[in-house]
Amino acid sequence: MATAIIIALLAITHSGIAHYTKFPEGFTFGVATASHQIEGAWNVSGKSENVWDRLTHSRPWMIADGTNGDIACDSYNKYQEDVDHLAYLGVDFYRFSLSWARILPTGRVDHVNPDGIRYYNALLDALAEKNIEPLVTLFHWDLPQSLQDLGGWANPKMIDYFRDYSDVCFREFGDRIKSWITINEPYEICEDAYGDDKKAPAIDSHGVGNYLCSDNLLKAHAEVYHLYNDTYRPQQNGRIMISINSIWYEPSDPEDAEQVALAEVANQFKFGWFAHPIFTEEGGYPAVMVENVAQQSQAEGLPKSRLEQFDDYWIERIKGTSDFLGINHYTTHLVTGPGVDPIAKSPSWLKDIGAVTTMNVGGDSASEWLRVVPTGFANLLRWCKSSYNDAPIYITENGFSDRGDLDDYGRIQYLNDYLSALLHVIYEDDVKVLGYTLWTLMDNFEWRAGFSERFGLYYVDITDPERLRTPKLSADYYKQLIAARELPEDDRFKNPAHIDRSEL
Ligand code: PNW
Repeated sequence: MATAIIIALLAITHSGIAHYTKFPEGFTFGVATASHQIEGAWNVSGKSENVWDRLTHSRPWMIADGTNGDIACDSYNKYQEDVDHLAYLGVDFYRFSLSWARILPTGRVDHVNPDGIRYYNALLDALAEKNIEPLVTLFHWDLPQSLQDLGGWANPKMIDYFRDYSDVCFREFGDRIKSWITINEPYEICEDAYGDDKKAPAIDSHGVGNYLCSDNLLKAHAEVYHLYNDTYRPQQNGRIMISINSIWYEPSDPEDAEQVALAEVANQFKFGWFAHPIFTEEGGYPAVMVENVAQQSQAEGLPKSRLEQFDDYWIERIKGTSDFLGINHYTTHLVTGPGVDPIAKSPSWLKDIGAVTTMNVGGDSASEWLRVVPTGFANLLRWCKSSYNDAPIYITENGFSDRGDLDDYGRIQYLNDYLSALLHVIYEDDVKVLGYTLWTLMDNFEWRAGFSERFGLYYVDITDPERLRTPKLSADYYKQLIAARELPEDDRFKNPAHIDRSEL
């Protein structure tokens, strides 16, 4: 470590803070996408309807620009071109997800769609050809509608359905896929899709459906981990993890002890909700979450808590079921004080926290929720190290949205700031971060924001039937960074308009 530190310590900024630019030996870089956001081909070659097809077709007004995933980036047809762009960037790995409804059109294993299997085999072969390792998410939000019709993640049968689907994927693709992610961002699924209407299927069962979802989802994740671990790992020798997202919460006044305590509560409710059962020795939901929801439920006159605790069998069964801690991180919000957040529904997860939050910190992006706060990223990583027993970490998503600028200095500055923060905690705090995944390869269907918020390294022209992909300046920034394993110090990436690099 000592030599690494000397090599890494390339500059001291005038603030006197060490500025690291070089990534450690063995650190890996990738980019991410997700099936529904890029593939298109929503109803061809045997694929069935998923919850996002249903939402966008039946309630198009819920999508900011009225777009949908029917064609998206047309990656079902243009995957070879995607792989060529990945090779241009020089990434070590490509994170993508499998479409459940393309592989199992009924959602269950009564029929495996040969065209679905063929598509992913072709993509895997194209990646192998370019020496790009696949990192594959089994579930990135596109649940077959047939399973939603049975209640989706609110139905305990999902534990079996998810295990059976994963079994097919391990069997068909596990000879080539050595890195798996079970579920992408359980919070967004349970809170935004079942506890609210921000994501499909938009059930909006606030304070109830969200907790039914987490109960089933954590059990389903654990069963898939055990299936892989017991049955497939011995021959396939891969690794499997879950990706948990954080909005990181900080006190708006760091000197205010009450706010500091409440920010911790908010982080336990957000990140701890899914990380605590898996990554702590104690297991189960965070104590403060159990307490708060029980208290609120009592005040509402309910005979028992809306959040059911796991029994001993499940506490043990869920604990330790992830080889790495996968973190998706974009931004930091503030906690301003105790009380009921003005935007909280009743009952709800947000009301259960008992804190008022606000999002107005840092520089702007095209997404209302995303402000540029690199110090928050560093603080989150330090907190994960101490809360989760120094678990080895992969950053499975991080990125920035704009409206589609080709000279995307905002994205370059964001990446440079966040990666500097990452290097800082790797060297100064010894946080074990092994790899970094940038969201995303190309502009794609950004869920309810449609194509109005663009996170890509490549611009995608959605008015062009060919879905032409054009590299933005950030594509060259990332390419140069990966080639050198070092933050680029190149005038091309300095915004001639206003960036003072010494401040980064
Ligand atoms: C992630 N937040 O969603 C998803 O995994 C991607 O599919 C998505 O395109 C990407 O981030 C950009 O939004 C998130 O409010 C949505 O903190 C919202 C938040 C985080 C992640």
